[in-house]
Amino acid sequence: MKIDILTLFPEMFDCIKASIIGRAIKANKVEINIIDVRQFSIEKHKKCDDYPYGGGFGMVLTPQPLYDAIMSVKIEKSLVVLMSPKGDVLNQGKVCELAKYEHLIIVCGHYEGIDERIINLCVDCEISIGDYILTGGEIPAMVILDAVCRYVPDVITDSSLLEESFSDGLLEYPQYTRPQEFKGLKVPEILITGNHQKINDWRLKQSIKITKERRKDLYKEFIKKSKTNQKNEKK
Ligand code: 21W
Repeated sequence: MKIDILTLFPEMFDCIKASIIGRAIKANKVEINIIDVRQFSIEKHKKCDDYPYGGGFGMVLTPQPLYDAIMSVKIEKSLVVLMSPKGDVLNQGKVCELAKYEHLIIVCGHYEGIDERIINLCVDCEISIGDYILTGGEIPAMVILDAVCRYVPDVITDSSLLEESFSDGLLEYPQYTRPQEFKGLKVPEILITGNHQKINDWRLKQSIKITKERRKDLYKEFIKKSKTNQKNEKK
């Protein structure tokens, strides 16, 4: 998989060589290119932003450098993703979908956004990472990078991905490691028995309980899904 990231702040991406993504890059599983949009500006001072037509606060990224930067990497099978506060909010389903593409072009806006004509001309989808305001799309792009790279074959073990799809849509159960007792708190007895059937039942119950307490939205989805699964099993 190839991911091109278009930004006015390429230095912000210096940290991605670490961790899981670093492993993916080293193993040649993903190719990540950070592309400096400023280099594409045909303006003599390489200017890439300007005042908004109609007035208002802040600056808007001009279309020319962004357009030329996108076109310099775009091929037929590319998906052009704009990081944008008004995009669809990212979730695991979306991550999984993005991971299927051979080539992602991720466009990071900055300041008060980008000229709308870039969205009309080149952008296939807009993604937000949640309802809070950041200074630009760079950190959201790193979030996508990290989440998508986990789906690249061999980056993490298949069993971790499998486990996720198992507990699909539920929050995680509590985990323990050694020692068996810490500051007077014991590891739940059931985890020490070695009875994997019972351990799995316990973990699922814990997941359901915590999801019901903390995320009513996910809990309702889960109940709905279990009901349709039951119906399909009967058929
Ligand atoms: C913040 C850009 C606010 C634009 C009228 C029209 C990308 C982001 C961003 C930013 C505005 C994401 C305006 C969650 C985020 C991002 C910078 C609003 C004012 N007035 N996900 N437009 N949060 N943020 N512009 O902030 O680019 S994904």
